[in-house]
Amino acid sequence: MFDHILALYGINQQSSSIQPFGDGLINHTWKIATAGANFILQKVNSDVFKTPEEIDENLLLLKQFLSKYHPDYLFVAPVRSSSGLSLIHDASGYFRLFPFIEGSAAVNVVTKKEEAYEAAKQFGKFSRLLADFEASKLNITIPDFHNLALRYTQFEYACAQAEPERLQAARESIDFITAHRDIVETYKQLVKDPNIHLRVIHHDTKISNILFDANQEGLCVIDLDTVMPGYFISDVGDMMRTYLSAASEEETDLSKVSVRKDFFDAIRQGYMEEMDSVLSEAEKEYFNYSGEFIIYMQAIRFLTDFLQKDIYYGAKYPDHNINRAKNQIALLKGYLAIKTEVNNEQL
Ligand code: GN1
Ligand code: MG
Repeated sequence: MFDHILALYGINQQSSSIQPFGDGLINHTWKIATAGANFILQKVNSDVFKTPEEIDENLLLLKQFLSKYHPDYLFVAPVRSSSGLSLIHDASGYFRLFPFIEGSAAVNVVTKKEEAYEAAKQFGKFSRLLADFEASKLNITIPDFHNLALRYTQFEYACAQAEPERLQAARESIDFITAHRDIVETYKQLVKDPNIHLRVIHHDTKISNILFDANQEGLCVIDLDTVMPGYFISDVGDMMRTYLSAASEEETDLSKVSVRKDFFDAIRQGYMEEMDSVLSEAEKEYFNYSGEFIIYMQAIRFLTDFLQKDIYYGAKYPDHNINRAKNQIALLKGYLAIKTEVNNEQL
């Protein structure tokens, strides 16, 4: 199926093994094992990323900056084809090939707080090393990706357009989201604040986007398609969303969705060890807001998709996206409870 793509890199498909890889919802990823080396092949979802060339430009800019100012940093850039291309576009879509980092391992669910610490440190380090890179030079690969005000408006629109059965099934979740729209108001304040800066932000800091070495230490960050200008709360918030609970967003037994306070402390420690000297005082005040910002937004995104018949995330079974939304709402409830505890600690 990929012989024509792999051939462009001088790889013979017949003598390689190809296996689906990872748990991403948007792009398709495979591990390619050849006699000489291993690679990751990825097909970009161009319904979501409308201009994959712009991702490719971003990766090149970041690679040039990092290799000039931080040459020791492990930046996983695409491999070039025999004719020098880092992105292939043909009738079957857009493809990139990455080197497979030997000896690395990815984790899908955070089971130890050390993993949360290591990952937070890696994402913090990424933004710190790029703190002097002019973020506005990056292309915006998904416009308004983490614009909570717009996500809320899209949710209201989806409610107005939804079919009655879906609306009925989503009623309780819709009421919860509506009752918590103060989270959107806080976001609107934040974006107006001149002391909150646009930085180079990853925007998808789930644990599977970190590679670990054999000693369980963080090696580097991967999945760089959503690296673009943004607010640090996006990265910290998505770590909270995906590291704080022992159960993932797919869990339907909501009694298993709970927030581990010591994992919150691990994220804060790892991230701030890198970013304390970079963030403004005003930004630091929003650290605890990060979790509710992203968990609430992800609940809205799953809920909106359910109301719109799963056009974005797809669904492996009929109630998949409403179940994911309910999971995120349970997580948000847990988060709001520990946030009060954390705020009190800091007084
Ligand atoms: C998507 O493709 P994946 O799994 O890395 C989504 C993220 C969501 C995540 C939820 C481009 O990420 O924003 O948080 O699903 N990425 C895009 O699992 O929409
Ligand atoms: Mg991703």
